[in-house]
Amino acid sequence: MPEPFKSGFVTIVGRPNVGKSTFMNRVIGEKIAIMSDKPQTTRNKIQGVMTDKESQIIFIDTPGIHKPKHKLGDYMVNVAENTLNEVDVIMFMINAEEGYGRGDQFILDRLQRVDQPVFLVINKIDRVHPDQLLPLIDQYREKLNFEEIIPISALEGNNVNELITSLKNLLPEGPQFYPEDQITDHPERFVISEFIREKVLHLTHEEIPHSIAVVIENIKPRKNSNAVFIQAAIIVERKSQKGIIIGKQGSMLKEVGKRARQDIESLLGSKVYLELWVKVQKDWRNKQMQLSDFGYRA
Ligand code: GDP
Ligand code: MG
Ligand code: K
Repeated sequence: MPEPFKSGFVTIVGRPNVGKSTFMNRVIGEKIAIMSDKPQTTRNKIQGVMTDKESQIIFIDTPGIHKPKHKLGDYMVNVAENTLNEVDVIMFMINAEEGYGRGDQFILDRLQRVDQPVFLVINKIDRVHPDQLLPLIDQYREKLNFEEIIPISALEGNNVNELITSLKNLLPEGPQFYPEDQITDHPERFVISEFIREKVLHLTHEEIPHSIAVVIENIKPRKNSNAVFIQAAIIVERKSQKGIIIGKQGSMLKEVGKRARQDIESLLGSKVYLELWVKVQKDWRNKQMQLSDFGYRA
């Protein structure tokens, strides 16, 4: 019998510059989310998805916990705490070179209140003498009951595989939530598709059934600007429906796009370029295989 597939959520918290992004880049590869350095929106964000034969780890960001110097709204603090309570494992990353600091205490105070297992990940061990690690470990051990303490170098890769193995050990049995080639996602994805669907239904009245689907095919920041470029397909079952949605000389689709774009812009807080097209796909609802492509996931 093969081992059951495991999947789950891991969040990496830690002060700025401890190496969180470097770690993500190493485990996810070069294809890592360009989204990850975009200014935070208020909600949790998937930073990357790591999939192999036996597991899938979804790394999510916890806005509100990384920036202790900011004046954080209650809302952001709540978001951070809710996220911490929902993930399977929390990685608390520190910099071996710097040791304990006030920014850490801000995070530790929050970690104290969660039941989830917390790993202390001591990064940048390539920069310190091994003798420096033990006192550091002792110091942190007094502050929280860590599930594991793992020294790594995210830059050079030391111990990173061991860390991943330990994370996997704590993941529950679960489905592969994301397609293998999907390394990043936007939690807003679903909301965006619903905005578009809503405009179609609204503007076409009864002519178009609720069974249409909207697939967000691409979300990416535009180079050298704060704008976001989104490509989405509206999936219908019949050619006649396609005609209605496109409208005379594209007028209907244009109006759908204009209205949806306004909603998406206020959701994301940035300028949006929205490209829409209509695809006919018969019986898509019955094709289980395609479900994940449409964003309906377990
Ligand atoms: P973040 O703010 O936590 O996302 O930190 P970054 O990943 O952006 O890293 C901050 C700086 O630390 C960058 O210059 C990285 O190259 C460097 N860095 C990250 N991990 C390591 C490491 O393991 N060893 C060394 N020497 N430098 C690292
Ligand atoms: Mg970073
Ligand atoms: K999603």
